[in-house]
Amino acid sequence: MFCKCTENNTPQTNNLSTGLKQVGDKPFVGETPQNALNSWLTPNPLFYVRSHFEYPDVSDSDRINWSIYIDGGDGEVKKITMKELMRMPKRTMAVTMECAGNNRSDLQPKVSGNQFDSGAVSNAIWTGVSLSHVLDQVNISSDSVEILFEGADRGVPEQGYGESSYLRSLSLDIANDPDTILAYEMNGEPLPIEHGFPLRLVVPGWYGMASVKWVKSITAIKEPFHGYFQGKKYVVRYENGKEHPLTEMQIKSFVTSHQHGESISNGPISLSGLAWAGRARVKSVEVSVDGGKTWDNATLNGPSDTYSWQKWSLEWVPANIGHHTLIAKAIDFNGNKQPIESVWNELGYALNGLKPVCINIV
Ligand SMILES: Nc1nc2c(c(=O)[nH]1)N[C@H]1C(S)=C(S)[C@@H](COP(=O)(O)O)O[C@H]1N2
Ligand SMILES: [Mo]
Repeated sequence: MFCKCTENNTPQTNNLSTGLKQVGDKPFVGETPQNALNSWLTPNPLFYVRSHFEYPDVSDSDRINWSIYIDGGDGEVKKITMKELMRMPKRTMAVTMECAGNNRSDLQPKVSGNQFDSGAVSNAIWTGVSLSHVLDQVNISSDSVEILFEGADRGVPEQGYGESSYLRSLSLDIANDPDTILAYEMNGEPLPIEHGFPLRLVVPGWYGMASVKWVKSITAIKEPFHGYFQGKKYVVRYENGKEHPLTEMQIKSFVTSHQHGESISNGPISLSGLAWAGRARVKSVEVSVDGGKTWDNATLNGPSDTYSWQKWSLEWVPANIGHHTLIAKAIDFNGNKQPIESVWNELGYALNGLKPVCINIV
């Protein structure tokens, strides 16, 4: 891959009330600003927000008063309160969450949907209870095939559709994985409303759509679920007619230490960035400072938690002044390599192609 520098330095405008870079309005959608992507942990106010409907009606007292309803498929519905959930064994994990539409604005030809740059991805430490532990409290009917989750938010997802809530299902395997949690804390604080207060699902390693916010009911179902947010959206549809539903985040890395169009004085330069690979571990990150002609191995600085992105770094002494194109490329332990180009698909999902950053050494 050979990349030429292009002069494109549109300054970012952050939404003053949130600190996020606003991408959508009503409901609010915002991405993490570039400068905040330089840190391993994303502070709650800078964690990207993606909601399809306005926030549901919740109040502070729901931290204790909220209840979820679990229907195991045998006709009996069990109510579990937040108080009870918080008394169950706690599970705390660092999990990176990426919206499936991250980097959609790079796609050519353009597709509709939120035009995210690189900031629809963030990393937080989540605390909650294993979903499997909660499911163990009820009798799950033996002919169940999936577990369905319903958020308390409602609306019309698209013109021509009726009003519905946000619904997504998980296979029994993923639902019973002890790392799939119902989270009530984010970075040591109660979940902020925009991130699903008082209770949300966190499905580590998967694109964000699986992590249902404002969870109010959980149902064991006997047929696979194909609702709007599972059958119509969050399906990758390629030009050749092939399609598959989104699951794990694809391997990805990018440069966060420098911004496109930046000028830097000549001298030793510390390059750094982030890399992640769904439920796999990142094996190496290669970095090019010449638009892809030559590559060097970056140092992986970690932390290498199973489900969080890792920081990488590389010291570089430019041989000459002028334009240089920086590119990062990740490889994971399952042999997956970040592709040079994202593969175009109808709804603009899972875009993990290389992301060149052009800087000027002066
Ligand atoms: N109830 C509900 N859950 C939801 C959504 C939603 O609109 N409603 N959006 C999903 C999508 S597409 C993403 S990317 C993540 C975003 O989580 P965040 O806003 O906490 O970053 O939540 C998911 N869970
Ligand atoms: Mo998303």
